[in-house]
Amino acid sequence: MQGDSVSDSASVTARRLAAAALAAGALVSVVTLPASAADHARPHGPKVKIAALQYDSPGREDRSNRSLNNEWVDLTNTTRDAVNLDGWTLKDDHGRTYTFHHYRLAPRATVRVHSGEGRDTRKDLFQDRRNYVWDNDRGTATLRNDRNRPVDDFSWGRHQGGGHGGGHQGGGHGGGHGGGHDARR
Ligand SMILES: [Ca+2]
Ligand SMILES: [Ca+2]
Repeated sequence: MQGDSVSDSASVTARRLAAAALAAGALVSVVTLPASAADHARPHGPKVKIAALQYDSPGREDRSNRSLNNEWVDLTNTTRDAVNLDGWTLKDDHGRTYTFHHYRLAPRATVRVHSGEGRDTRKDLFQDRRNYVWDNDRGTATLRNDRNRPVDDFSWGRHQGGGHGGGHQGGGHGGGHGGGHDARR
């Protein structure tokens, strides 16, 4: 009898502790996940990161070259060494691919990859397309090196309510599982 009631109250306490731990754990993961997804998934961070992506060309989408070129991706070399991007690719989630040719990204430098046509320079590269690449509502851009290994990815449109237009999912393993932490819709 006595033993039963002790074990009952002990198990109630244990259950309460477990519930408290769960609540605390949930709280901690909610607080830490956005930062860890962005910054800590790869211990050293990508050598070259997708720093920004303007998927919605400002203004009317008339497919003019000017409008196409106002759709762009910024890649930043995060290291102190030049990175040879020859053979690297930038791909959207429909499989549209841009391949870099004979381009070296200087240390700490940023290059802007425009969707339309133009003459490549040190700071601006052009995909030479006649149509838009990056969907305005949502999408994922993936940067891969010349061995087809994912270097960085950038997603937008799936984190409604996050207050910012795009972000990194981290990992680069398949990539398609963003937005799971933000259950509010
Ligand atoms: Ca677009
Ligand atoms: Ca637009």
